[in-house]
Amino acid sequence: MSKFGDFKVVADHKFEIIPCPYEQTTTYGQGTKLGPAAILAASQELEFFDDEFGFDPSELGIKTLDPVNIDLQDSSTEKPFAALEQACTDSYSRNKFPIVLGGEHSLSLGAVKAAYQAAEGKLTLLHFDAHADLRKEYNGNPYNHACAIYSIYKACPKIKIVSVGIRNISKGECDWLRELEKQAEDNMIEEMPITIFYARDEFHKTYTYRIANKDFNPDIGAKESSKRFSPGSQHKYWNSKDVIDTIRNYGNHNLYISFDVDGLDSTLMPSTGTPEPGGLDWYTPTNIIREACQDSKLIGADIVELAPIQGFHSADFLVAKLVYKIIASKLASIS
Ligand SMILES: [Mn+2]
Repeated sequence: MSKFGDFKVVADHKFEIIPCPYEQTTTYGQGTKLGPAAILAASQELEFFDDEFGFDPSELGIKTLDPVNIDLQDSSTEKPFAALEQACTDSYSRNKFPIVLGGEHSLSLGAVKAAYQAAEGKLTLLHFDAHADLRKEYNGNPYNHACAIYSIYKACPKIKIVSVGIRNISKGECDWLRELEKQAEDNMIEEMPITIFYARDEFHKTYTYRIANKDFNPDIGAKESSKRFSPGSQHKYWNSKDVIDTIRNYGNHNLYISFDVDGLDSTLMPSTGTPEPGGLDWYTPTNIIREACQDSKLIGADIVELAPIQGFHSADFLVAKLVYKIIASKLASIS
């Protein structure tokens, strides 16, 4: 397996790329175990200079570590994720910034646990995905990739979660979100720990419809409480700023990004196991990431669920560029 980017080696590198080709519980399309290699191959074609930030993000050093190969056994326990957790913990102890390349989404549990510990519990998870991933179990397995975010919530009790791009959620997940909302309302819990930004409620997707229906008023805007069926959401319409405000209001200094590539629209990202129409474009998540880095201290990221289609390069390149954009956004916040 090659390294991320054809960059010069820097003595005291800042970023560590950790390939983790774990795939055990995918249910529909498969091939996420080939994701890291495809991302690394595509990264060779990256332009070093970032057109948006006006600098070369590779200058502070990007080192690719040896892949974390997880034993393909005990996939219904936390065991498979311990090796990745250790790799990320080691990265933090060296004062580095780990970026994990998956692999299926369940591996985020190991990476986020390490980040949560490094952040001493003051961590917000910025989660891009088509799926809420809040199932308590799937096919009898609580560590299935459809349960990724719920397993993180359980393992990291003080974490706050901001999910963006959601357009596939089960009744059970909705019922649980409503239950949490009720608990927050009744002061049984301090606040609603999970906020969902549904893809369909993104401002530019609802704009034409709302104009036609005359109930659209940009001045009332995003904070108007939703009458639609949107558990976990306070937003009738939203834009990037609402996501940034939500992260800020949670008040945790540290931020971690878990990016399931199926959060992007399936036309842009067909190379994934469970593609969904109606997803995010390129600019929504990259704008959110850039702005979020200005407010919070981004400490790590994972990019998961790329299942490369042989000969179809654009999706692989997109993910390589996304990784590089996260690095650039982080650097822009500290330099
Ligand atoms: Mn997903």
